[in-house]
Amino acid sequence: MLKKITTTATALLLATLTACGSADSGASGGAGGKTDKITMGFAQVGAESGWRTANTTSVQRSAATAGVELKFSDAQQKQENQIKAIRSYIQQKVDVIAFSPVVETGWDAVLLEAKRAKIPVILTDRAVDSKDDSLYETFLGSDFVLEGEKAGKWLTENSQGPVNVVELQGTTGAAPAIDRKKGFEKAVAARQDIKIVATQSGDFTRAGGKQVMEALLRSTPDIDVVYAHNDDMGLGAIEAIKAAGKTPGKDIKIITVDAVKAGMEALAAGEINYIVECNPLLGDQLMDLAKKVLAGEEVPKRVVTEETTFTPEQAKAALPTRQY
Ligand code: GZL
Repeated sequence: MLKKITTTATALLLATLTACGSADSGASGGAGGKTDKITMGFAQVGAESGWRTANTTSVQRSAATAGVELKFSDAQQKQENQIKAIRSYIQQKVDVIAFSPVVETGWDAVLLEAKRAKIPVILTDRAVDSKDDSLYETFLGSDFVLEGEKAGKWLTENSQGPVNVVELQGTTGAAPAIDRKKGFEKAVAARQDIKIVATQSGDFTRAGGKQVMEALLRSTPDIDVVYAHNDDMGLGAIEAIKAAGKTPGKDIKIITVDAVKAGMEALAAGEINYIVECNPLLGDQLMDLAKKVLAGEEVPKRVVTEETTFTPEQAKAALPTRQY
């Protein structure tokens, strides 16, 4: 029994929740909603990065704490595997489905199957580009355009004169890759002397970032800055830059997104110059939203997680207590 979400303008709230996940408030059943044990089917993207591993751990731990039975699948970054997993959850008649769409497009058919089966869907981390927002109850995740803007703003404030940027994009077609690029370009647009001289996908992996950076170092002269859509690709770029006899963080400055432990350690060591945080600890908020949806309570259509940025000094201070 699900209360249809009203999609009035007021329902489109950007609820800003604490960055590291609040203690699970575990909403109990509301009027006429489901109040016994919840079964959730979660279709994860894969295990491509430190961020993804932290996100998976958060979802699994929060499910255990919230008393939610979790069915979990790893799609190895393949959309067809995520679709298969969602179909399997529908056949198993889970109470709720949550997933992080590996790419933005191609979800309407399977989400319509979930809707017809009366199984609510919660988008976590990444969005879909569907025109029909009745296909999901809410989208919990970061504002990736803002993350890109923060990266670009730092560069405009910390560079003078001509700057040649190479961009290591995330997975082609993924919301964070599309939007981090959009935000960065918007932020640097006013500086005519900041140019993105090369841009290529490293698929959010360390190996991908290294491989692309090796090729760019051979093909692109005078690289001043690397803008990597996640820490893992930035760490791969560091390996390539060192192998080319240059000093990362000095000869070539590096800006990344995520702020996972390995990235923060490179930042503290001065091999990365700036990191924009992307919070993977979505588990508590996800379980809370699932309970509210199943209890028939209204939830915002969009829940944006709070995040910050780090300089090397800030990374040194944060590392001792960092959760991931
Ligand atoms: C962002 C998330 C991205 C991370 C990458 O919310 O989808 O996917 O930035 C991860 O590290 O692979």
